[in-house]
Amino acid sequence: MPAAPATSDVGEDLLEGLEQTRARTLALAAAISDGDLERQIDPLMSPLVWDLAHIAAYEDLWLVHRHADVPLLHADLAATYDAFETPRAVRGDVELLDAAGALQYLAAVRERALAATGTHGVDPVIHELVLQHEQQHVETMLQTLTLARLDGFDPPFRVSAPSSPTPGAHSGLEFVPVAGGEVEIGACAGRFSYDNERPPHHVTVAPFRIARTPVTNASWLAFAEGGGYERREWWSDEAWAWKQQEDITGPLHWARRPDGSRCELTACGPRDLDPDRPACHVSWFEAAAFARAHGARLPTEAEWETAATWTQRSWPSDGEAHVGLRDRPGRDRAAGRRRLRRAGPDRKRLGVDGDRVQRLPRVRRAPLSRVLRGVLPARLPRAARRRMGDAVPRRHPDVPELGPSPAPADLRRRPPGDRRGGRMNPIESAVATEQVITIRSYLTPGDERTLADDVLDGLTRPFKELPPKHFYDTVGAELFDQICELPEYYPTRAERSILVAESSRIAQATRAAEVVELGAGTAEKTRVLLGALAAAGTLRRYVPVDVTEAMVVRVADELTSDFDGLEVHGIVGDFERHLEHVPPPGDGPRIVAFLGGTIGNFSPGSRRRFLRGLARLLRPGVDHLLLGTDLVKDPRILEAAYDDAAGITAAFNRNVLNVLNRELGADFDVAAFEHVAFFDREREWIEMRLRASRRMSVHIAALGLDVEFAPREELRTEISAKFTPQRLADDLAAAGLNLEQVLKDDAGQFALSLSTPAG
Ligand code: SAH
Ligand code: AVI
Repeated sequence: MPAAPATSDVGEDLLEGLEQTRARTLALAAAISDGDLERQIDPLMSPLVWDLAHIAAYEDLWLVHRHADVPLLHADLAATYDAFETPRAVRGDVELLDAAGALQYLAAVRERALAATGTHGVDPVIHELVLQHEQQHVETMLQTLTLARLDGFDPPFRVSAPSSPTPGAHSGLEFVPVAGGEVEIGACAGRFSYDNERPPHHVTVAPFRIARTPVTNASWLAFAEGGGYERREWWSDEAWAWKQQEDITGPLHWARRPDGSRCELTACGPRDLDPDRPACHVSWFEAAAFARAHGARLPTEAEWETAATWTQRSWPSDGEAHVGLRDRPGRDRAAGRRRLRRAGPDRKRLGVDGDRVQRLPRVRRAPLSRVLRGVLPARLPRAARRRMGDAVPRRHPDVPELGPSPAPADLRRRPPGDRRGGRMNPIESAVATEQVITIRSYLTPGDERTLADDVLDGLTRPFKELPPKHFYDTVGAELFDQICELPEYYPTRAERSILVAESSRIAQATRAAEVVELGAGTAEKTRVLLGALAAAGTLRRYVPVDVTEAMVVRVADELTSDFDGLEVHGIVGDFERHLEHVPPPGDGPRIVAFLGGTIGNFSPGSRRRFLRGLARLLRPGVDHLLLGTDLVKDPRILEAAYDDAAGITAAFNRNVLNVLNRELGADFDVAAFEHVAFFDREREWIEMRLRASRRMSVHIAALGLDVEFAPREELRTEISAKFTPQRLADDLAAAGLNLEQVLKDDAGQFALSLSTPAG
C-alpha cells in the first residue's frame, strides 16, 4: 500500500485522529492520581502506567522503527512493554516506568513519530493500526477504572455511551427488514483490519429483520424485572448452568440499592440507570436469552455485517486509499463492489450516522441519525468497531481536543419540569424541522402534583387505590407492549383482527381525513386503519394523544415515515384533562379512536362522563367515534389474560410502585407486593391489585406521608371493565351517541363500534 502524503484527506484524517486520541489518553491519565496509575488495581488488569508506556512502545515500534527504519527510542524497554513477552499476569510484578516516566515516554515517541511521518508520509494501514491500538487501550484503562471504582474519579469526558436524545423513543426492539441475498463481507484490502475480518468473501444471507438501535437499559430492565433471569425456557442448558453457578441476575455492573431499585456501578461511582442508554456488559448467554424472550435470536455475523455495513463496501476499489473514512459527499461510489445494495442517495445505512436514510416502514430518517449521533460520539474517532461508522465530529466545548461534545442543546433530554404547554420545547424544535410534525406537551410541572394528589387521595382511603394512568412510564409502556404479545392477552390480537378485516369498510363508511387517537401508545393497530384511509385517498392528519411523551414522539416519527404526506399533531397530555387542546377538525370527516379497551379502565360513572366529552369533539353525522371494548366471557380466559404465566402483567402492576419510589421518593419494597388479578363477576370487570405480603410502613417523602399496610392488605391499581352489547349500547346512548355498527372478531371476544353524536 503506497503511503499517502500527510496533507491528503487520509493523511490529515489519521493525524487528526492520533492527536485527538492522545488528548483523550492524557486527559484520562490526568484524572487519576500517580498512586492509582502505578498500582495494580485488579489482578486481571495491568497497572495503568503499563498501558501508557505500552502505547508509547507500540507507536515507536510501528510508526518510527518499522515505518521509517529508525532505531527504537528505548530498546531496553521493548520486552517489558511487549504484550506477549510481559503478559498481564506478571505486569504487576515487573519494574515499570513511574507515571511521570510513562508520560514522558509517550511525548518523546509522539515527537519522533511525527518527524518520521513528515519524511515518510502516512501509511493508511500502519497509522490506522497505531491509532486503533491506542483507542483500545483507553478502553482497557476505563475497564480497569470501572473495576477500581475510585472515589471522586471524574474524567473530563463521558465514559459511557450517552443517552438517546429522544428519551424513550427507542427500545432496541424496533426491527427493520433486510432483504438479504448474496452479499460480500469481510474487510477490504488496503485498510487496516484484524485478520479475522478478512479476506472479503461472498455469503448468501436469507432475508431477516434486525433491531435498528441498541437495546436500551429500559428494555433490559423490563426483561430483568419481568423474570428474564428466572425463566428457564429462555436459557440454553449451558447458559442456565453458568447463570446459576455465577448467580447472575443482571448485567455485570448493575447493582441493587437497598430499596430494591437497580443502579449502575460506573467508573465514576453508582449512577441511576439511564433508561435510554444502550444496555452494556451482558454476556452472550444473557443476550441470547433476552433475544429468545422477545421471540428473536441473535444475528449471525454475516447478518450483522450485512445490516451494519450498508455502504462500506461500496468504496472505490481502485487501490485509492480511503482507509476508515466516512463517505464524503461527492466522492465517487460508482465502482462499489457490493452487489445487492449499491449505496445511493435513497439508501440508508443502518447503524451509521450522517447518511440519508431510505424510507422504510418504521425507520425514519432524521431521528435515526439523531439517535445514533447521540450514541456514537462516545466512541473515539475510528474506534475498532468501525463497522458502525464514524461519529459526526463535534468538539467538546471546553476541551476541544477531547473530541465530540455532548449532543447539541436541541437534542438533549429536557430538564424535568420543562414541559410547558404551547411553548416551543426541545422536542418540538427537534421535530419541527420536519414540518409535518407538531408535538405539544400539556403536562406542566403541576402534573407531578397530579400524581402526588392521586397518591395522597388514593393511599389515605380505607380501601387503597391508585389510578391506572401512572403505570405508563418508559418501563411500564415497554411492559405493556410485552403484554400485548402474550399468548394469554387476547384483546390486542382480537382487535387487530377486526381492524384487518374491517378497516376498508370503516374507511368507506367514514371517509375520514383525520384520526384523533386517545391513549395511542405505539399505535400499532392504528396503522391498519390509517393504511385503509390512505388507500381510500382521504387521510390527511393523525392526532395521537398520550400521557407518555416518548410514545407520541415515536409514533409521530414512525407514521410520518410510513405514510407519505401524513401530518401528525401529537398531544402529550392527559386525555381526561386536555381534550380541549385537540385541534378543531380540518377539512373532511374525523374519527376519534379509543382502542384497546382502555375505556374499560374508567369506573362506570366517569366512563359515561368521559364519553360525553368525546362526543363534543365530533360533528353529528360527519364524524365518528371508533371505540374498542373487551367483551364479557369465560372468567378463566379473562383472569389468565391479567395473570399471565410469564409474570409480565405482575411486573407491569408492580411497576407503579417503582414510579412512586422514583417520582415521589417513596420507599415501597416493590418485591414485597403480590400481583392479584380477578374477575369480579357481579360488576363484570377485572380488578388488578397489589397485596402486601407482610405488615409494612411506607414513607412517601414528597408528601411527608407514612402509609401503613396490614399483612395481606390490598391496593387496587386498575379495573378493566368488560362489556355486553347492552352495556355498550347503554353507555353510548347515555353519552348522546348513536351506535351505527358493532364489529366483532371471529371468536366474539372483542368489539369495535362506530357511533356518531345524535343530531
Ligand atoms: N391504544 C393502545 C394502547 C393502550 S394502553 C392499544 O390499544 O394497544 C393505554 C395507553 O393509554 C397507554 O399508552 C397510556 O400511556 C395511555 N394513557 C393511559 N391513561 C392516560 C391518560 N389519562 N391520558 C393520556 N393517555 C393515557
Ligand atoms: C390499557 N388497558 C386497556 C389494558 C387493559 O387490558 O385493561 C391495561 C392492562 N392491564 C393489565 N393488562 C393490560
